[in-house]
Amino acid sequence: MMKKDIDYSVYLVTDHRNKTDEEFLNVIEEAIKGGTSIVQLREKTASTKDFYELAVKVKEITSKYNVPLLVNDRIDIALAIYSEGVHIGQDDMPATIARKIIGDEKILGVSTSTVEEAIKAEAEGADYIGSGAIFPTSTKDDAESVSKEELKDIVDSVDIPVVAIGGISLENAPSIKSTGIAGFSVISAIMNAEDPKEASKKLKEIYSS
Ligand code: TZP
Ligand code: MG
Repeated sequence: MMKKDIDYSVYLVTDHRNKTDEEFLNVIEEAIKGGTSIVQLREKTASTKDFYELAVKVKEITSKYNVPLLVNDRIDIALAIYSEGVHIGQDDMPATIARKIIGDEKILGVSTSTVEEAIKAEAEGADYIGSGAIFPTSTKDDAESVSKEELKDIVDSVDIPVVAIGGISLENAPSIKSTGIAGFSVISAIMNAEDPKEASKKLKEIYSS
């Protein structure tokens, strides 16, 4: 898959909490069947061994459906499982160094919550930007907040795709489409959905409408 062809429209960030491995992997597969176009494996508390073993299993699923897999923070695990890329935040490895380590072929995503950070991330080699939290969220307790106006300014200040994250639901997703984002990045809207396949399908429809 060429980097420029990546579909960011329904971007699932995973959360393992309250799920067995089997349930967790099943949600990811159902989400992809419904239209999730890219997956980021995000494990904040797992040991390196558990993170690695889970990542191998997630990679099997994403590869089967030809969906790119990104690993949050852990460049070593991304390299170990041959994932398509990594996603880093402002407190992680500097983007320039992350780019050096992963090379030019892999996708590098960077979380930014201001125009300044976004411009810097692009200059340092990011392929896309994640910005939020655009809505209140209880999933990440230290999340910055980004208004709809700030999100639009970020989109307008860079040439790379920007995905919005934070509290995005089927109800509020339509209201941020006009910012020019490349996709909806969600945890709960899919991970905690009654039917993750249907939730993905609806988010895809909202994005394409
Ligand atoms: N970064 C900013 S907000 C957030 C992350 C990882 C959490 C998004 O989770 P949810 O459940 O979609 O609000
Ligand atoms: Mg991080």
